[in-house]
Amino acid sequence: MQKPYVFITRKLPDETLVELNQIAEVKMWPHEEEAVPRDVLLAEARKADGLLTMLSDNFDAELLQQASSLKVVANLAVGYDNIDIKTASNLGITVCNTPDVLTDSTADLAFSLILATARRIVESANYVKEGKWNSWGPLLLAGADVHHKTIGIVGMGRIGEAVARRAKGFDMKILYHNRNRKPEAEVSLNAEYKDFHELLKQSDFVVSLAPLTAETKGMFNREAFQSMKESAIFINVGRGAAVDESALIEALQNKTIAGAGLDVFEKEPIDPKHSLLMMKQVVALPHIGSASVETRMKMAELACRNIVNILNGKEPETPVT
Ligand code: 8YV
Repeated sequence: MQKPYVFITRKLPDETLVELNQIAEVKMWPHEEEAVPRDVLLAEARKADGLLTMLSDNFDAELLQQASSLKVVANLAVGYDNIDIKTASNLGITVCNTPDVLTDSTADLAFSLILATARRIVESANYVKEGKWNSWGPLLLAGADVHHKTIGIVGMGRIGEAVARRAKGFDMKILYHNRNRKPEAEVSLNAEYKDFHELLKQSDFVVSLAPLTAETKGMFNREAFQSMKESAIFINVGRGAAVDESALIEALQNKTIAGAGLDVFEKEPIDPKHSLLMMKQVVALPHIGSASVETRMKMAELACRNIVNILNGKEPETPVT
Protein backbone atom coordinates (compact mmCIF):
# COMPACT_ATOMS: atom_id res chain seq x y z
CA MET A 1 0.00 0.00 0.00
CA GLN A 2 1.25 3.46 -0.86
CA LYS A 3 2.30 5.53 2.14
CA PRO A 4 0.60 8.90 2.73
CA TYR A 5 2.56 11.95 1.60
CA VAL A 6 3.58 14.66 4.07
CA PHE A 7 5.25 17.95 3.17
CA ILE A 8 7.13 19.94 5.82
CA THR A 9 7.55 23.61 4.98
CA ARG A 10 10.84 24.26 6.78
CA LYS A 11 13.87 22.19 7.77
CA LEU A 12 13.32 20.35 11.07
CA PRO A 13 15.81 18.22 13.03
CA ASP A 14 15.84 14.62 11.72
CA GLU A 15 15.40 13.14 15.20
CA THR A 16 11.93 14.72 15.49
CA LEU A 17 10.77 12.92 12.34
CA VAL A 18 11.53 9.28 13.19
CA GLU A 19 7.91 8.18 13.78
CA LEU A 20 6.53 10.21 10.89
CA ASN A 21 9.12 8.73 8.52
CA GLN A 22 7.92 5.23 9.44
CA ILE A 23 4.35 5.78 8.32
CA ALA A 24 4.64 8.41 5.59
CA GLU A 25 6.66 9.51 2.64
CA VAL A 26 8.07 12.77 3.97
CA LYS A 27 9.49 15.65 1.98
CA MET A 28 11.00 18.63 3.73
CA TRP A 29 11.72 22.09 2.32
CA PRO A 30 15.49 22.08 2.83
CA HIS A 31 16.00 25.71 3.86
CA GLU A 32 16.01 26.64 7.50
CA GLU A 33 15.31 30.34 7.16
CA GLU A 34 13.69 30.61 3.78
CA ALA A 35 9.93 30.35 3.35
CA VAL A 36 8.51 28.04 0.68
CA PRO A 37 7.50 30.06 -2.41
CA ARG A 38 3.74 30.20 -2.91
CA ASP A 39 3.79 28.16 -6.16
CA VAL A 40 5.76 25.35 -4.50
CA LEU A 41 3.40 25.39 -1.51
CA LEU A 42 0.38 25.18 -3.81
CA ALA A 43 1.89 22.29 -5.78
CA GLU A 44 2.78 20.40 -2.59
CA ALA A 45 -0.62 21.07 -1.00
CA ARG A 46 -2.35 19.59 -4.07
CA LYS A 47 -0.70 16.20 -3.47
CA ALA A 48 -0.22 16.10 0.32
CA ASP A 49 -2.16 14.10 2.89
CA GLY A 50 -0.48 16.06 5.66
CA LEU A 51 1.34 19.39 5.94
CA LEU A 52 3.58 20.57 8.74
CA THR A 53 3.69 24.34 8.55
CA MET A 54 4.90 27.57 10.14
CA LEU A 55 3.30 30.93 10.82
CA SER A 56 4.96 32.43 7.77
CA ASP A 57 3.07 30.07 5.42
CA ASN A 58 -0.30 31.42 4.42
CA PHE A 59 -2.99 28.73 4.33
CA ASP A 60 -5.87 30.65 2.82
CA ALA A 61 -9.03 29.36 1.18
CA GLU A 62 -7.42 29.36 -2.29
CA LEU A 63 -4.75 26.93 -1.11
CA LEU A 64 -6.96 24.73 1.06
CA GLN A 65 -9.58 24.32 -1.65
CA GLN A 66 -6.97 22.87 -4.01
CA ALA A 67 -5.65 20.41 -1.42
CA SER A 68 -8.04 17.61 -2.29
CA SER A 69 -6.34 14.80 -0.35
CA LEU A 70 -5.25 16.93 2.62
CA LYS A 71 -6.34 15.57 6.00
CA VAL A 72 -4.20 17.50 8.46
CA VAL A 73 -2.33 20.77 8.77
CA ALA A 74 -0.04 20.83 11.81
CA ASN A 75 1.13 24.34 12.61
CA LEU A 76 4.43 24.71 14.47
CA ALA A 77 2.98 27.40 16.75
CA VAL A 78 0.28 27.89 19.33
CA GLY A 79 -1.24 30.61 17.12
CA TYR A 80 -2.92 29.73 13.83
CA ASP A 81 -3.84 33.08 12.33
CA ASN A 82 -1.97 32.01 9.16
CA ILE A 83 -4.66 29.39 8.48
CA ASP A 84 -8.23 29.91 7.30
CA ILE A 85 -9.73 27.74 10.04
CA LYS A 86 -13.30 28.07 8.82
CA THR A 87 -12.48 26.82 5.32
CA ALA A 88 -10.31 24.02 6.72
CA SER A 89 -13.13 22.93 8.99
CA ASN A 90 -15.70 23.05 6.16
CA LEU A 91 -13.39 20.89 4.05
CA GLY A 92 -12.91 18.38 6.88
CA ILE A 93 -9.20 19.21 7.24
CA THR A 94 -7.97 18.95 10.83
CA VAL A 95 -5.76 21.84 11.95
CA CYS A 96 -3.48 21.28 14.95
CA ASN A 97 -1.28 23.67 16.91
CA THR A 98 1.44 23.28 19.56
CA PRO A 99 0.08 24.70 22.84
CA ASP A 100 1.54 24.09 26.33
CA VAL A 101 5.01 22.97 25.21
CA LEU A 102 5.97 26.57 24.43
CA THR A 103 4.25 28.34 27.33
CA ASP A 104 7.22 28.71 29.67
CA SER A 105 9.78 29.60 27.00
CA THR A 106 7.52 32.33 25.63
CA ALA A 107 6.86 33.68 29.12
CA ASP A 108 10.62 33.69 29.78
CA LEU A 109 11.09 35.73 26.61
CA ALA A 110 8.36 38.19 27.61
CA PHE A 111 10.13 38.69 30.91
CA SER A 112 13.50 39.04 29.17
CA LEU A 113 12.00 41.88 27.14
CA ILE A 114 10.59 43.54 30.26
CA LEU A 115 13.98 43.44 31.95
CA ALA A 116 15.96 44.30 28.82
CA THR A 117 13.83 47.34 28.05
CA ALA A 118 13.48 48.63 31.61
CA ARG A 119 17.14 48.14 32.53
CA ARG A 120 18.50 49.19 29.12
CA ILE A 121 20.37 45.90 28.74
CA VAL A 122 20.94 46.01 24.97
CA GLU A 123 22.03 49.66 25.02
CA SER A 124 24.38 48.95 27.94
CA ALA A 125 25.87 45.83 26.34
CA ASN A 126 26.50 47.75 23.11
CA TYR A 127 28.05 50.60 25.10
CA VAL A 128 30.66 48.22 26.52
CA LYS A 129 31.30 46.39 23.24
CA GLU A 130 31.65 49.64 21.33
CA GLY A 131 34.43 50.75 23.72
CA LYS A 132 32.43 53.69 25.12
CA TRP A 133 32.86 52.71 28.78
CA ASN A 134 35.55 55.15 29.86
CA SER A 135 34.29 56.23 33.26
CA TRP A 136 31.39 55.73 35.62
CA GLY A 137 28.59 58.06 36.70
CA PRO A 138 25.76 57.47 39.18
CA LEU A 139 23.14 57.72 36.48
CA LEU A 140 25.12 56.14 33.67
CA LEU A 141 22.66 54.00 31.70
CA ALA A 142 20.25 54.01 34.63
CA GLY A 143 16.93 52.43 33.76
CA ALA A 144 13.69 51.74 35.59
CA ASP A 145 13.03 49.12 38.26
CA VAL A 146 10.83 46.17 37.45
CA HIS A 147 10.27 44.79 40.96
CA HIS A 148 7.26 46.08 42.91
CA LYS A 149 5.84 47.75 39.79
CA THR A 150 2.46 47.09 38.16
CA ILE A 151 2.24 44.74 35.20
CA GLY A 152 -0.86 44.72 32.97
CA ILE A 153 -1.25 41.53 30.97
CA VAL A 154 -3.53 41.72 27.94
CA GLY A 155 -4.42 38.16 26.92
CA MET A 156 -4.54 35.95 30.00
CA GLY A 157 -4.22 32.56 28.35
CA ARG A 158 -1.63 29.96 29.30
CA ILE A 159 1.29 32.25 28.42
CA GLY A 160 -0.30 35.23 30.18
CA GLU A 161 -0.63 33.21 33.35
CA ALA A 162 3.00 32.03 33.05
CA VAL A 163 4.09 35.69 32.74
CA ALA A 164 2.00 36.50 35.83
CA ARG A 165 3.74 33.70 37.78
CA ARG A 166 7.08 35.26 36.91
CA ALA A 167 5.79 38.72 37.84
CA LYS A 168 4.78 37.36 41.24
CA GLY A 169 8.42 36.46 41.85
CA PHE A 170 9.28 40.11 41.18
CA ASP A 171 6.70 41.25 43.77
CA MET A 172 4.72 43.00 41.06
CA LYS A 173 1.10 44.02 41.23
CA ILE A 174 -0.69 42.01 38.54
CA LEU A 175 -3.55 43.35 36.43
CA TYR A 176 -5.05 41.50 33.48
CA HIS A 177 -7.53 41.95 30.69
CA ASN A 178 -9.00 39.02 28.82
CA ARG A 179 -12.08 38.00 26.82
CA ASN A 180 -13.24 36.01 29.84
CA ARG A 181 -12.40 36.48 33.45
CA LYS A 182 -10.05 33.95 35.04
CA PRO A 183 -11.33 33.40 38.59
CA GLU A 184 -8.59 30.86 39.38
CA ALA A 185 -5.81 33.23 38.35
CA GLU A 186 -7.44 35.96 40.39
CA VAL A 187 -7.03 33.76 43.46
CA SER A 188 -3.79 31.88 42.81
CA LEU A 189 -1.87 34.78 41.22
CA ASN A 190 -3.64 37.62 42.94
CA ALA A 191 -4.36 39.01 39.47
CA GLU A 192 -6.96 41.77 39.23
CA TYR A 193 -9.26 41.93 36.22
CA LYS A 194 -9.42 45.39 34.62
CA ASP A 195 -11.20 46.91 31.73
CA PHE A 196 -8.71 47.53 28.86
CA HIS A 197 -8.34 51.30 29.37
CA GLU A 198 -8.14 51.05 33.15
CA LEU A 199 -5.36 48.46 32.79
CA LEU A 200 -3.48 50.77 30.40
CA LYS A 201 -3.83 53.69 32.81
CA GLN A 202 -2.54 51.83 35.85
CA SER A 203 0.27 49.66 34.43
CA ASP A 204 4.00 50.34 34.39
CA PHE A 205 4.47 47.44 31.98
CA VAL A 206 1.75 46.62 29.49
CA VAL A 207 2.33 43.15 28.04
CA SER A 208 0.37 42.09 24.98
CA LEU A 209 -0.11 38.38 24.49
CA ALA A 210 -3.28 38.86 22.51
CA PRO A 211 -3.87 36.43 19.65
CA LEU A 212 -4.75 37.99 16.30
CA THR A 213 -8.52 38.12 15.85
CA ALA A 214 -10.96 40.63 14.37
CA GLU A 215 -11.36 42.11 17.89
CA THR A 216 -7.66 42.41 18.71
CA LYS A 217 -6.47 43.76 15.34
CA GLY A 218 -5.08 47.26 15.95
CA MET A 219 -6.33 47.38 19.57
CA PHE A 220 -3.13 49.14 20.65
CA ASN A 221 -3.94 52.32 18.77
CA ARG A 222 -3.25 56.00 19.40
CA GLU A 223 -5.96 56.20 22.06
CA ALA A 224 -4.54 53.14 23.84
CA PHE A 225 -1.01 54.59 23.95
CA GLN A 226 -2.40 57.92 25.15
CA SER A 227 -4.08 56.10 28.06
CA MET A 228 -0.73 54.73 29.25
CA LYS A 229 1.62 56.37 31.76
CA GLU A 230 4.49 58.44 30.37
CA SER A 231 6.84 56.03 32.12
CA ALA A 232 5.09 52.95 30.72
CA ILE A 233 6.89 50.27 28.76
CA PHE A 234 4.93 48.35 26.13
CA ILE A 235 5.87 44.71 25.49
CA ASN A 236 4.50 42.66 22.60
CA VAL A 237 5.05 38.91 22.45
CA GLY A 238 1.62 38.17 20.94
CA ARG A 239 0.94 39.33 17.42
CA GLY A 240 2.28 42.40 15.64
CA ALA A 241 -1.02 43.27 14.03
CA ALA A 242 -2.61 43.86 17.45
CA VAL A 243 -0.64 47.10 17.31
CA ASP A 244 -1.10 50.10 15.07
CA GLU A 245 2.64 50.57 14.49
CA SER A 246 2.37 54.16 13.32
CA ALA A 247 0.57 54.99 16.59
CA LEU A 248 3.34 53.21 18.53
CA ILE A 249 6.05 55.11 16.66
CA GLU A 250 4.26 58.39 17.35
CA ALA A 251 3.83 57.49 21.05
CA LEU A 252 7.54 56.70 21.39
CA GLN A 253 8.68 59.75 19.44
CA ASN A 254 6.43 62.09 21.45
CA LYS A 255 7.38 60.39 24.73
CA THR A 256 3.74 59.48 25.36
CA ILE A 257 5.26 56.21 26.61
CA ALA A 258 8.85 55.45 27.65
CA GLY A 259 9.83 52.37 25.69
CA ALA A 260 8.88 49.17 23.93
CA GLY A 261 10.11 45.58 23.83
CA LEU A 262 8.86 43.89 20.69
CA ASP A 263 9.18 40.30 19.50
CA VAL A 264 6.47 40.59 16.85
CA PHE A 265 5.64 43.12 14.14
CA GLU A 266 2.92 44.01 11.67
CA LYS A 267 5.12 42.73 8.86
CA GLU A 268 7.74 40.08 9.53
CA PRO A 269 10.64 40.11 8.89
CA ILE A 270 10.64 43.82 9.69
CA ASP A 271 12.29 46.21 7.23
CA PRO A 272 15.77 46.98 8.67
CA LYS A 273 15.10 50.68 8.00
CA HIS A 274 11.82 50.66 9.99
CA SER A 275 11.51 53.68 12.34
CA LEU A 276 11.01 51.41 15.37
CA LEU A 277 14.50 50.01 14.87
CA MET A 278 16.04 53.49 14.94
CA MET A 279 14.94 54.21 18.53
CA LYS A 280 17.20 53.44 21.46
CA GLN A 281 14.22 52.96 23.77
CA VAL A 282 13.05 50.01 21.63
CA VAL A 283 14.34 46.46 22.02
CA ALA A 284 13.36 44.48 18.93
CA LEU A 285 13.66 40.72 18.48
CA PRO A 286 13.02 38.47 15.45
CA HIS A 287 9.92 36.61 16.75
CA ILE A 288 11.87 34.24 19.01
CA GLY A 289 9.23 33.80 21.74
CA SER A 290 9.35 30.01 21.68
CA ALA A 291 12.85 29.70 20.26
CA SER A 292 14.76 27.62 22.76
CA VAL A 293 16.24 24.42 21.32
CA GLU A 294 14.35 22.30 23.87
CA THR A 295 11.01 23.94 23.14
CA ARG A 296 11.38 23.93 19.37
CA MET A 297 12.17 20.18 19.56
CA LYS A 298 9.04 19.58 21.65
CA MET A 299 6.94 21.65 19.23
CA ALA A 300 8.25 19.67 16.24
CA GLU A 301 7.64 16.36 18.04
CA LEU A 302 4.08 17.35 18.96
CA ALA A 303 3.32 18.54 15.43
CA CYS A 304 4.63 15.24 14.03
CA ARG A 305 2.63 13.19 16.55
CA ASN A 306 -0.52 15.05 15.53
CA ILE A 307 0.06 14.17 11.88
CA VAL A 308 0.89 10.54 12.70
CA ASN A 309 -2.29 10.20 14.77
CA ILE A 310 -4.53 11.63 12.06
CA LEU A 311 -2.95 9.53 9.33
CA ASN A 312 -3.36 6.46 11.55
CA GLY A 313 -7.04 7.28 12.03
CA LYS A 314 -6.61 8.34 15.67
CA GLU A 315 -7.45 11.52 17.55
CA PRO A 316 -4.73 14.21 17.43
CA GLU A 317 -3.44 15.52 20.79
CA THR A 318 -3.98 19.22 20.13
CA PRO A 319 -6.56 19.91 17.42
CA VAL A 320 -7.86 23.40 16.74
CA THR A 321 -10.69 22.36 14.43
C1 8YV B 1 5.92 30.36 16.69
C2 8YV B 1 4.37 31.83 17.89
O1 8YV B 1 6.08 29.13 17.21
O2 8YV B 1 3.51 29.83 18.73
C3 8YV B 1 3.25 30.91 18.23
O3 8YV B 1 2.08 31.28 18.00
O4 8YV B 1 4.16 32.96 17.63
C4 8YV B 1 5.77 31.34 17.83
O5 8YV B 1 6.12 30.74 19.00
C5 8YV B 1 7.03 30.65 15.75
O6 8YV B 1 6.79 31.84 15.15
C6 8YV B 1 7.15 29.56 14.69
O7 8YV B 1 6.01 29.48 13.82
